[in-house]
Amino acid sequence: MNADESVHLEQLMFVDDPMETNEPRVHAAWLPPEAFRSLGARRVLVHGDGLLVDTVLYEVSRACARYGGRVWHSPSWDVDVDLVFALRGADELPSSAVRAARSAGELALAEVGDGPLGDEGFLLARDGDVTVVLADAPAGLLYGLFHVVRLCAAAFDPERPPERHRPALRRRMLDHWDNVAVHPVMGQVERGYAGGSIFWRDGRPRGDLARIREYGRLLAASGVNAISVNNVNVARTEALLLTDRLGDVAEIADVLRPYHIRVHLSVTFAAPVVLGGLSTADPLDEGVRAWWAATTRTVYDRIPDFGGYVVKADSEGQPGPFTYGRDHADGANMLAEALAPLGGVVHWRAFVYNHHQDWRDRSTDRARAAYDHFAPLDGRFRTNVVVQVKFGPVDFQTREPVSPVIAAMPATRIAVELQVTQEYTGQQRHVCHLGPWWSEVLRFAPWGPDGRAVADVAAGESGAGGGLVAVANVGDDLFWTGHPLAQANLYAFGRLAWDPRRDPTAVLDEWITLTFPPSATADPDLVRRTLHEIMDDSWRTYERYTAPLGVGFMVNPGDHYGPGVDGYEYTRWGTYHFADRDGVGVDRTRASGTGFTGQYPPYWAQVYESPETCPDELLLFFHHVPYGHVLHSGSTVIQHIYDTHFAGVEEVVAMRRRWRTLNGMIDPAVYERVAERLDEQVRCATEWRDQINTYFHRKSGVPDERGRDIY
Ligand code: GCW
Repeated sequence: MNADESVHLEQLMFVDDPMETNEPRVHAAWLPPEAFRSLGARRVLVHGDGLLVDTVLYEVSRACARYGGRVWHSPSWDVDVDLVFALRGADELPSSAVRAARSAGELALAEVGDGPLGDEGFLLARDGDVTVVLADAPAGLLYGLFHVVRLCAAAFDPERPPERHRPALRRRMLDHWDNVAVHPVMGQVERGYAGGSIFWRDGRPRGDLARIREYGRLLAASGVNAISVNNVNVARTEALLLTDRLGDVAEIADVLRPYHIRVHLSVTFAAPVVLGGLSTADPLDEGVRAWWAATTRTVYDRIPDFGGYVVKADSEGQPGPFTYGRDHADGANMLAEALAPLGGVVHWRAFVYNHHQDWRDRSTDRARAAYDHFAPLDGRFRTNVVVQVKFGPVDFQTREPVSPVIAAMPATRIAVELQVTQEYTGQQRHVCHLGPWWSEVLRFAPWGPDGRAVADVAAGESGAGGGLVAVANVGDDLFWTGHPLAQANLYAFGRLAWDPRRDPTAVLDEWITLTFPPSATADPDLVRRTLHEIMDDSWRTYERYTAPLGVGFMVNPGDHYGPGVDGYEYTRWGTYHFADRDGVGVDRTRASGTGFTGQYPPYWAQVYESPETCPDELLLFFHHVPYGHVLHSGSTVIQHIYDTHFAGVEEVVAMRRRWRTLNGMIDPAVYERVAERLDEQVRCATEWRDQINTYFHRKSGVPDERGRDIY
């Protein structure tokens, strides 16, 4: 690079830029070029070296090329700048701009206090006319860059006090349930509602590395730093990713590395048999351990920053240690032993239950299963095992209590698993903004109101927790997520994983600003207001027109879309509502039910035990009550069912009306896609309302006190 000139885009990596073509192969999600306008008009100095610093340089250069700014990389001469990104440890340069900015940053850091920046944190401060971003490690600069983008002009406000940012959770991970080969029932992406996979197609890599890189960029801008690239249900083709097809995984890792995203792999517990030709996968067998150790070394030879394995074992037909009379600690520890010397972790899922239950058997309770299997193993897992627990005891329902496992394993690293893909929350055909729900879960205090929160458990002591994981929701769809507004869930996941205390409405506001930049929007206030009106409460709206009061499921078996009140009632899956002519709900009390309430620490064990103290929204999860039971809200259960279902549909109709006011204000393709999906949401919500209301009216014989239409 010519020492006398600022950096030019073509001198940097990534010249094949998908966003620069005229015909979008994909819509820009939350980082359209316009989101970089404020940054791109500045004079920017980047100081430091390394892959991630190059990414910062590239991003800034691209923005400056578009909006007239300039960028310098570690100049040794004096330049006038508006913005400095500097690594604290990088060599001191004669450039006075760097020197001044760095010392101002150091002063600000001392002022803000509260410990080191760490390997992903950063400081943002003002030094006279200059905005300074300081970090100890390159990843901090990358996150600092996206922070500046989010702030737009506010990053250059002279009055802005210094801020220090560090992620609350070390691992912020997305699990892709993407199949390499198309599964005969589940398709290319299990529970995928956004077309095919961005990684795989028909048994091979999809081959669009630019798209994967763009994805990494979106994830980095929301704070995600790890992904697993294949389904936790590992079939024959997918198993091969660990060995013969490792190159396909390495290719993805290479593309995501510049955005600070580590790649993990779902593996089958039976790999020593199906890939290694051994006669057993017994975790205590020496040959099996040696096979895993050698195989894992090969993985790291090819992918030195490989994250580790994700395992679904002894669950829904996947192989596991039970076959050999071993337990989950034996299984997880064996993989952990192979990964430990190489710096990897094993994410061992706690989603283990009997999926061949007899509906006549009232003693087995699926909600109990994860705790019954895992709590007794606390203290036995190696330090590089993370036990990955679904946030609720059953399965990603619209409303569930928080899983008692989260509070039951103090000597184990716990990761909490959320579901961004909307399997049970409208399948990206319905607007269902999940930020408020996740926020409730993350703030929930399992030991009682004064105790630590779920997010604290996931963070662990001094950051040693397992972090937050979510099932991803993107695909090769033109809008990434099928429903364009479902992007906001992906964004919210990353931002809440970075800081679980963030107000979800503020996070949504960020997403709106980034996705519909005010400078490119005809009436930004109208757009912002309308999106908040549609999205803020949309999860509660969805809850209103679907299964009532925490009872869950009531979906069509198999695809889990749309109402099927008795769809699972006489199946083997353990998800029942027990409605009869007198009442509805599952008795999970210690006194007369399955005893599940006893899995909670005393505070909640007591609150949930009695219908008098149990929160309304979870009443039917914990209790079987008569239809005339009066809720804390003052309504009876049956009248609540009717009222919420009528209200839910009215709210969806209002959403659609509001959306129509944006016609002509935003990208017509986005407008049309959302409009179509809102039509489907109105149709489907109406179906839910009528089936649920009719079902309970017929069971109970109780009329709606407002005399509305029930069939
Ligand atoms: O919710 C259920 C899904 C399955 C999924 C399973 C799991 C990947 O219906 O499709 O399998 O959870 O979490 O393993």
